[in-house]
Amino acid sequence: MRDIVFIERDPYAPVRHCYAVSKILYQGKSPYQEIQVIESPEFGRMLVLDGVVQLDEKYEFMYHEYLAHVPLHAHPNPENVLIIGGGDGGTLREVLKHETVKRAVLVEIDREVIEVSKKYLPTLSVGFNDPRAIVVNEDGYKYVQDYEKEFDVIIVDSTDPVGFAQVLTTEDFFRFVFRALKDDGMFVAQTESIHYHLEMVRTVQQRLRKVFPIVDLYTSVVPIYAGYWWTYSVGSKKHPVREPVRPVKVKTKIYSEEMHRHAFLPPGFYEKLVKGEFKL
Ligand code: AG3
Repeated sequence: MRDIVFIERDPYAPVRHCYAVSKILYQGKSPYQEIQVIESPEFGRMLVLDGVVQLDEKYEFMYHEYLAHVPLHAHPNPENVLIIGGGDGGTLREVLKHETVKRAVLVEIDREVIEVSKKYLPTLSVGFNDPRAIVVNEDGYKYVQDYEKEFDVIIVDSTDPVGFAQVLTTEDFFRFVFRALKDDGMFVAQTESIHYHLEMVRTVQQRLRKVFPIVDLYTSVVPIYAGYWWTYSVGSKKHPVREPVRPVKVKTKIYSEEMHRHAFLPPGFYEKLVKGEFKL
């Protein structure tokens, strides 16, 4: 049998990941992007948008558990959660594990990503059937501008900041998010890797510091994202985020109270990183 090989086209990485593929399950083009679902013997099914791997079934927990559970456990009572992007449903699935959550709104610009995930990625898209989930097909940048003191937690689960996702890292967007959050709300966004995207991490952190009184950064290792040492940037109006403030009752593979604390960089190194004193 001839090997099929998929070579990732990651615009920001200085390396190219190359995957053996056993099957191409879906290939299509939406008004926003090219969508593919491929199957790899090692990683399981993978969602690829515009040539960039967004998730694999084997390691997606290393991303989704960190993105959702760190802010949700740092918040005393997250009831109303907004997810921007995340059309595959992985983040939604984790958010809905919290009994405190009464409503999770997922604003995904590309409805075809949701449809493809419902069909080909059932372990990720489970949350779409939950009555607490509300799906809105809109531009998250615009959606958030209509709200004031509405959400407890806002999560950005976007593609890389190229094209239509770029506005989600602007200071303007962070100001809209700040306004849409309740007085003790918090915000988290996936912000790429320390290894290959350090300047971007720094820029986002500096912009967040102009808007939020509490800003922080935590990381997890995501083997399929080039750069691997993946970052999550937090802006919080009132609560610090380094400690979980509620007992961990959700069922997870890796997230726990001790992993929550461990995810944050030591304060000294974190400051060096944001100030540009750590160079690569
Ligand atoms: N969202 C973040 C994907 C970033 C991937 N970037 C990359 N491989 N260069 C993923 C969506 C999963 N819910």
